[in-house]
Amino acid sequence: MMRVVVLISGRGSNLASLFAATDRDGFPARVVAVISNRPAAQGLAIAAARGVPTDVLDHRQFAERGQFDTALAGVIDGFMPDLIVLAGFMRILGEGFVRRYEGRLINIHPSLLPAFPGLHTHRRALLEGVRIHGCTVHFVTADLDHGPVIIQAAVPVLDSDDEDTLAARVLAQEHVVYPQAVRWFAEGRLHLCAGRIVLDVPQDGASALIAPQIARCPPC
Ligand code: NHR
Ligand code: GAR
Repeated sequence: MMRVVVLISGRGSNLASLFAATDRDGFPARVVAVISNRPAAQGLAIAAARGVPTDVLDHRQFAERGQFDTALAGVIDGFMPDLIVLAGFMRILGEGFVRRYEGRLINIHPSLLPAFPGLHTHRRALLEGVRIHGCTVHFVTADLDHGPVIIQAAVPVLDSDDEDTLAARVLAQEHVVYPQAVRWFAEGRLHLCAGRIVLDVPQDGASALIAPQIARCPPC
């Protein structure tokens, strides 16, 4: 069984989707701890309700980013994880932290990277007028939101969309692709090798999902 530590900052819906996946028979990983940088993160209760250990490391208690990173690494290492999953984790991590966990630290970002790195991705997608948006699971590197891409899901942008409706459509796909990426990693099918993705899954299109609402045909 692969050991997964999940880092969160808020709601925890991606955490919940990961729990739903690991509950299934034969899922080769389990969440051994959930760590938040925000004491009020709702995701902490989701973990606690399942008896999964939680910890809070409030970044505001640290004078410098490097001190927070070092303390965070100490807590993480206590759980001896094989994989660290950023799930709505909102603190930028320094180069030392990222190097320490190279190849076993992944993130989900709410855009089709390399488009819209950073914050407020849905607002920016609407402002730019893109017709396709989505989410990306990637290995974390020191280059913020630019690590090697593992899996993406695309959704249409509708004329009627606002930030909330677009975010919800993307989020539904996040809940599909993130557990898939964790499963591949836990099955030993996914590696980072010399900075590149090695993914041992049949190339039948399964590594790039298109949202079902694109494929659905209106009754005619
Ligand atoms: N760290 C590194 N080194 N590389 C990445 O790719 C990272 C990372 C840490 C977090 C998630 C990322 C996202 O998916 C992530 C990827 C936070 C910010 C940010 O600006 C940007 C990107 C991401 C997460 N955070 C502010 C900061 O000063 C704080 C914002 C807040 O607290 O609301 O750290 O989008
Ligand atoms: C998700 O949409 C995730 O992709 C995004 O925050 C949301 C967290 O939701 N992540 C980032 O923006 C990282 N900077 P959740 O807490 O319900 O999983």
